[in-house]
Amino acid sequence: MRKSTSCDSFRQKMLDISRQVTRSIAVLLLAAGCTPSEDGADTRMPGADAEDGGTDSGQSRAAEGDEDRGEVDAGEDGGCTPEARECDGDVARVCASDGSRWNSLRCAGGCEAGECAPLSLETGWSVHQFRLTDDSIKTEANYSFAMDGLIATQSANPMPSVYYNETSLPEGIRVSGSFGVHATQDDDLIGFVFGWQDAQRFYLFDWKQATQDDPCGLAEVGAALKVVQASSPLESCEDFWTSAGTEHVTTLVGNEQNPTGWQDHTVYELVLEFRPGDIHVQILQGTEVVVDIRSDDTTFRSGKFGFFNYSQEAVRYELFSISPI
Ligand SMILES: [Ca+2]
Ligand SMILES: [Ca+2]
Repeated sequence: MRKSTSCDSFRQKMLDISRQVTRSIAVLLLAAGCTPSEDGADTRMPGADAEDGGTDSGQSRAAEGDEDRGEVDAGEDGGCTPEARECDGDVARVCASDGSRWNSLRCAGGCEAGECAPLSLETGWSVHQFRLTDDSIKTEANYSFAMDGLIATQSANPMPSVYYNETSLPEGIRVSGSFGVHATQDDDLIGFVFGWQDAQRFYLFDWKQATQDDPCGLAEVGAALKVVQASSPLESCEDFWTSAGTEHVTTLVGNEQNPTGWQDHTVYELVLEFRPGDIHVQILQGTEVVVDIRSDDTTFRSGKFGFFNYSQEAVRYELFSISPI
């Protein structure tokens, strides 16, 4: 049923307010110290599995064999009000900009005002460790959790690793959440993956605090967007370290366009919008945009989302949500 323009405008305002309230409550909870104590935090130490040169440690046994649970069949014809949002139980639905169809996603953390609420970073995620043959770092990534899984901290100084949500996502997602390095120690690579097909095919956004030239190549300060496509497991540090890319890794948007490094003890906000051939990554510090990357690359139309880390300890992730757009 179509609604009048004034109703749409009012509805949008109410949705915006609702989103702000949801987020404010979570922030207030944090500020009030409503966080499990340190020894109450759950810690995962991924097990070894050299099958594909890396490790995939499923953290949600219940989710095994049910990888498509997040994706919902659009299945409804007949049109809708462009940009309209609604919840159908725990399914968030948004009407496409041309009003032709709904884009839907089952929200692991529940649906509120047509948006997916922050999801648990503890349940329904897996870690993939890239076991390199030419790097001295043999430490695995180590994630621990607080506030019922809404906060995750990667504490190790690890080999390249991806910590990804197992939900299959539709074409057209927005991911938002806060993150930062809460230490002065080190200046290495943090970031995100999306369009994740498997450990040889994905988009990689990475961000370095300071330039470093070493035997693995030149890693330049700043943020970059890359697409990884390899016919065999990634086993060389060069693939993850070299800003210029390798035969397996193509740099789509280089560090020179976003040369600002991340700062210690600073909370950043990720806003990623990923549609087929339309990628937009923004990192904000407060209201200031410190990284802005766009690409019309079409290699992957959709895929899973995750955190990336190469040799950077004390990275904290808070209140991440993935919604359809
Ligand atoms: Ca530092
Ligand atoms: Ca390091």
